[in-house]
Amino acid sequence: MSSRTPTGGASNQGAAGGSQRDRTIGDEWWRREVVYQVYPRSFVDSNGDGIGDLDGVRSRVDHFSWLGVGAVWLSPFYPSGGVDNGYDVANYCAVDPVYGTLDQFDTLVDRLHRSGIRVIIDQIYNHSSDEHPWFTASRSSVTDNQRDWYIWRPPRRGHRGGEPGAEPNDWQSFFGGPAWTFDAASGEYYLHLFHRKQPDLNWTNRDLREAVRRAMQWWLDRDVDGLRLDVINLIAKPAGLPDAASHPDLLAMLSANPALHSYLAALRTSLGSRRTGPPTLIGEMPGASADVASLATSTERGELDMAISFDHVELDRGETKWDRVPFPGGRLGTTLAKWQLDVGQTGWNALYLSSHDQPRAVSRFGDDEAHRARSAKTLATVLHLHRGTPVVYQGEEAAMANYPFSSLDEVRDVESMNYAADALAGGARREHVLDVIGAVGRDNARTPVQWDGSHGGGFSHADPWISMNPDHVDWNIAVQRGDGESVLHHYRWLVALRRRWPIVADGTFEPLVWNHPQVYAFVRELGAQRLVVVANLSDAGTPAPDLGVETLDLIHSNPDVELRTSPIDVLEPWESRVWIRRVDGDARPVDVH
Ligand code: TEU
Ligand code: CA
Repeated sequence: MSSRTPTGGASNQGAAGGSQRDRTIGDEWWRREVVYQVYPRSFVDSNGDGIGDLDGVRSRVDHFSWLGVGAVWLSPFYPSGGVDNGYDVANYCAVDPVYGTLDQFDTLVDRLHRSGIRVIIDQIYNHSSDEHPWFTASRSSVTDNQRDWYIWRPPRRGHRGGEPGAEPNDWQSFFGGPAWTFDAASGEYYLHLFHRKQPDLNWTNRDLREAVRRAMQWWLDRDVDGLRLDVINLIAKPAGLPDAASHPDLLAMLSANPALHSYLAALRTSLGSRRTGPPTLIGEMPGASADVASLATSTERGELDMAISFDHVELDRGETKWDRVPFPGGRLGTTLAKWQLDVGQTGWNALYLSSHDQPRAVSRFGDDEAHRARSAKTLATVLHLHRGTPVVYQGEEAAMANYPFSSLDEVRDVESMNYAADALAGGARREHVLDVIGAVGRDNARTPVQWDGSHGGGFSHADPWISMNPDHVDWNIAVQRGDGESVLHHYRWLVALRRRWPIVADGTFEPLVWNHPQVYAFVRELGAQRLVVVANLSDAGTPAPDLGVETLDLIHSNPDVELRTSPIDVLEPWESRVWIRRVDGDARPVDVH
């Protein structure tokens, strides 16, 4: 295995003017780099079975290098029970043959490291698959010594006669229905916050925690640089497992458990890598408050390096994710700003608009018809110039849009399939169900990456496991590589800007407008340097609000207007501008592209 490291060299290139950097925060790589999320199943299929794989990822390392990202996060590639595309792990220390072999994994890691790119892998330890040997043992008998590795409870007494159907509490699963499944052999229920084939692990059990630590360390010993910890805020269940009344209440209750912080602190001190020292830890935290995220990622505690939060991707959510409410104008900016202020100053945010769990950002927050490129660029500008670590989800850099579902046969995701079955059984119209899945279903993110306009889109020569979006003929990475004004080139510019300008990584954050129905604007400051971003996040032109900031050097405008320093009076639909005030002695020229 190569011992070449991605530290120094490529990773820090362009980090100009160390003296300008605010020394009160650390020099960790992730403060000035961008992470790229790969969902291996949908990235590139190297062996023609219609499913993306690890060799496919390796074949596109040049794409990561060209974009300039500092790390790649790989969604699961482990053997799985097959219900949640790998988020139901059946063996924590192996590669699913569908994705390749352990050798191919090592080769990929080595290849990425040689290009100066770090490797972050997904780790799913809130639950395992029910096919994992830990669960097989746990389920085998109430006296098995791994029984307690999962969460078993007898039926609730005095409730519907204490028979099956009398779940131990009222918790509902993320994927619909009760979070408990009855096991007839032992007469007990087991807990699963997700699918019934994803039983929750019992973190109060010391042996379980030690087994988890060992499995994580096993990957770190293979030179992995960081771990993305799936739903990590849900691992600590409150004593007595009290009723929750609602889904948000349940998430808040689980996240607020102080035991979470002791588990994380213990992990932090016990994990290490021979090569890079402490691994980068990214915690996914759906439903966690800003207080919890801030605590876990604060420099003092350092339990996690950054938190993935959810408020901004739930703005269109009603009681459940399928009851959609109209997207409230202006709320996107305000919500992002809130997390900048509440978490970003003392802790650290992962910044994202899309992931494998969310509909495509340009379709949801932007305008994928009249202003597709422009809105994709403006959304990226706003996100990337925040304080935190931007995460680009595969295909986002080429403005990939939602899939035009025309039949339920095209749906692959268990969450959407469960919803469709329930909704249809409850009398919902098929068109409505398709509409809702088309707007918020997770499959939108999982259609194959659109590399080029050919029949298979550059993803595979075989029929893909999920349909390719027909718009790949016009919207693809190859076309955009050849167009300096494309969304793709804009992402590359944003990545470079973060590396070159310490203010992007280290500057403070202050919103310049609050609750404006269309315009979002903010200022970053570092010493005498200042960066201002103003964006119209809507389809309609608007008079520019008075930002109360002095004239600066305009370094970017979308769409291109003559570069000038005078104040703006009108913002066109989805227009955004970026200014930097340079201070004497700034070594670098202001480059626009
Ligand atoms: O996601 C957790 C999570 O919050 C999602 O289930 C989210 O609520 C849902 O996708 C919204 O529609 C993580 C993984 O990212 C996801 O892919 C897994 O399905 C889930 O955990 C279970 O492991
Ligand atoms: Ca394949």
